[in-house]
Amino acid sequence: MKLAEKKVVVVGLGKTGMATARFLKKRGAVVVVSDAATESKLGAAVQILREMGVGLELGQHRLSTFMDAQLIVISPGVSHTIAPVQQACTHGIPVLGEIELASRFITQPIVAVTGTNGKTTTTELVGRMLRGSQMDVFVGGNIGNPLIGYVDEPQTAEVIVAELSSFQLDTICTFRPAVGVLLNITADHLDRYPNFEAYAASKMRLFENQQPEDIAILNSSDRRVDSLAQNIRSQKWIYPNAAVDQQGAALNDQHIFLHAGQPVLRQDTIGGRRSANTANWSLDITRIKLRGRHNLENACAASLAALAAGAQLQAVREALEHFGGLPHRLEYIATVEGVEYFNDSKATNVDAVIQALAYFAGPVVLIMGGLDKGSDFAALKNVTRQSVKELIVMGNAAGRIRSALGSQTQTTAAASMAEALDNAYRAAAPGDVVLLSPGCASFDMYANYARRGEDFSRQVARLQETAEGKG
Ligand code: UMA
Repeated sequence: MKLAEKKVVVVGLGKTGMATARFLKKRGAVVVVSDAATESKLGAAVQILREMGVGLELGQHRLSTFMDAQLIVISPGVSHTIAPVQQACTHGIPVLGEIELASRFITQPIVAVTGTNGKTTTTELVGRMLRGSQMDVFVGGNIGNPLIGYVDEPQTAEVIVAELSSFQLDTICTFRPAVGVLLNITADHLDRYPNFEAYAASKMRLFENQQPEDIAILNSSDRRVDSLAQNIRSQKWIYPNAAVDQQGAALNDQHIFLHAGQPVLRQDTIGGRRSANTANWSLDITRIKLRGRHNLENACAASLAALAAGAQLQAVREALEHFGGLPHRLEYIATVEGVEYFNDSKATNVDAVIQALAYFAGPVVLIMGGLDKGSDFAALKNVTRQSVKELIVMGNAAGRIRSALGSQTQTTAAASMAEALDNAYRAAAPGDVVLLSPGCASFDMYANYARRGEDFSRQVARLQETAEGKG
């Protein structure tokens, strides 16, 4: 792909736009970054781009800028359906996402992980399993590390592990992962897609360019994944209920069993491709450090993906036994006066809240709310009635959550995280759990889910200090 002298418009100036502009500029393109936000909101990035000689269009997306481009690269946070992008498309101007652009310059095989929930945990696990197998790995994508950044470096990795969102898959074209993992599809981002089917179709694009020698790792216990996977051309490795004659993984109440096929990558330089001998391999699930049933499924998916990329079984086992999970995902924070506090700020959709509640046996004081993504909160009615002792709602979606669930349990509202934690402290008794599992995005009150989780942890620390002061 020739970029020198090409007029390229990069849409969105977040991490992706910044890394893309830098890459394009180095390749000699004439770059303009267009962002709907004003300079004062965009901060230091603007000055860095100016110094690099990148053109800037801030506070608006002007149609003429897009129509003048020879290539448009859009960030995941920008919908490919916005008017100037659509019009440029109609006039034959190529529109790509950063993942598509990066993949055209990446020569190493890509393991790509998508799904509504569990993507980051699974991606991280695959990376650890491959590194533990002494392989040089680049881990990036939606996890927070744009893939285009790798293309900008000396490409030393043997394999790329990429977490991909539906937003990123919306703007692929030729992208073909050697190993594609689809974890689950449940309702999310309905503020961006016209309906659930459109969102699900976007996820399925992961496999559209795969060939028979590639591998698709599929969660067959997810009804939607199972039915949508019929037309996939690549080899299917299924989990968590692969039959003995099927390639994949089986999970029962006690063990994970793996039955991997031949990897797509070379496992050693002399012997060429060789499948790990999984015949007698099993792992007692009590040895897996991650919390929750959903994470056992993620553990199956990650193990298969790593083996498909040539990992060693010992490294798979070690990663499962040592990796306790990422911050903001069912993260234990502290026990205050016999009440356990958990931060699940990354639970930004309804299904993730259901999974979190399923983990706890006893009563839960649940803090929900944030930016409304058009979710159907009524899907939480049963679990709320069964396990939520008190529901505390906050943020932009508070009213809709209360309307959907307020009749199922005691419900209070909070204007801030501090107030939410004060309410929770009053409501919880020793043996209970206080869980932040918002089921919403964070952008109404915070820069991102991590800031929200940090605020939760800070407020827990405050409660702890007050409790210790009393003691
Ligand atoms: N913007 C416009 N016009 C628009 C909409 C937005 O100019 O119509 C501008 C905003 O003003 C802002 C910029 O676009 O300045 C933000 O772009 P971005 O949201 O793509 O930000 P990045 O920092 O590049 O982050 C993106 C992903 N963000 C989203 O998908 C929303 C990050 O995923 C990802 O880590 C990063 O690229 C690197 O690949 C975050 C996310 O929330 C974690 N992902 C969603 C999720 O996990 O549920 C999909």
